[in-house]
Amino acid sequence: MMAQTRPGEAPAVPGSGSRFAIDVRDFLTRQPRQLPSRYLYDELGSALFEAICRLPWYPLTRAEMRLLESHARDILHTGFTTAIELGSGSGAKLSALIGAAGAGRGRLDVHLVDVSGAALAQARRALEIFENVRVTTHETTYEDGLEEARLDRSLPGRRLALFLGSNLGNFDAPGRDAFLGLVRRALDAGDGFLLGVDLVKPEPELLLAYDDPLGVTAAFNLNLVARINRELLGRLDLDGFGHRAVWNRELSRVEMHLRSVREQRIVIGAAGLDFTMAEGETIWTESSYKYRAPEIASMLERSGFRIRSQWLDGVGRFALTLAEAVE
Ligand code: AVJ
Repeated sequence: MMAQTRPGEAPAVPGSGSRFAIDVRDFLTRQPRQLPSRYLYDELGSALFEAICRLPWYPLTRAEMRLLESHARDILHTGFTTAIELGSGSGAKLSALIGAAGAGRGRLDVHLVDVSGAALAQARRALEIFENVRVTTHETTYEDGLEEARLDRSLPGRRLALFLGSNLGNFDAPGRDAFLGLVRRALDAGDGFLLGVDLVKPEPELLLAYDDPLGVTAAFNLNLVARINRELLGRLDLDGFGHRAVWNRELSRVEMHLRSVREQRIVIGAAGLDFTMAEGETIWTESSYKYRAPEIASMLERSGFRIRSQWLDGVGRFALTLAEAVE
């Protein structure tokens, strides 16, 4: 269809009305300049993240897999009939859990919530191979997905919400507490919550995990610049940016930044942006907060949960915590 332009109205720039365009305009003009980390995950970004999970320098995924496999029976043989995974990605974590629980598990109604349709399709295929598992996908936000899953309840019994992969690490403290409150309100007393979170470890290990020698994490970060060029009529020079990972000890977070290697003009047509970045100026693209195990327990308790079990992986320094919603 041809775009209609009324007299006196400028023709719309393709892509300019999208949420991405609006957020790029808003966040890139803040001080410090930043971009929301969720935009790292377009199709290419998601594939690069899957590659990161296989890197020897990024221990999180393997550590969590070991914990899920070792404790699958303790988790799934306690009578949950519904599992709701927020940010399920490729479905690898939940399928490892279900696979390792083996026989003796009852019927399971699985709800997958993710903003990526491609990831949901992949997760559905990974989970549908299990017997007595019904899969429902929700291509939406955590909040709406929790609500849809609550309304579409097919089996009586306790529900288990899952938030794995240290995705909690992307939230700052207020965002984290708001998220935990949201999960708690979507559950009934007695329902479960399984949370996988990465732990504080020595700085050199943290920096290697977020600035790997193969440059995959750098590509993951720089893909955001490439995505702006692809989707928002950006004219940015990929060579004009370098990947930086910083451990912010005071705030207990690893930050990813895109650092301008020289003074350069930034033009993004669909975001209506045209400004100059100084040499060394950065765009903050992600925070990954790291926790200590007791902090995980206390923040869950403050949000209306009681700790049932907490399992730690000593090699990868990762925590898997099973909590129960209290009255
Ligand atoms: C998917 C948000 C948990 O913060 O470790 C990996 C994303 N960023 N390498 C993380 C990520 C850089 C990852 N999370």
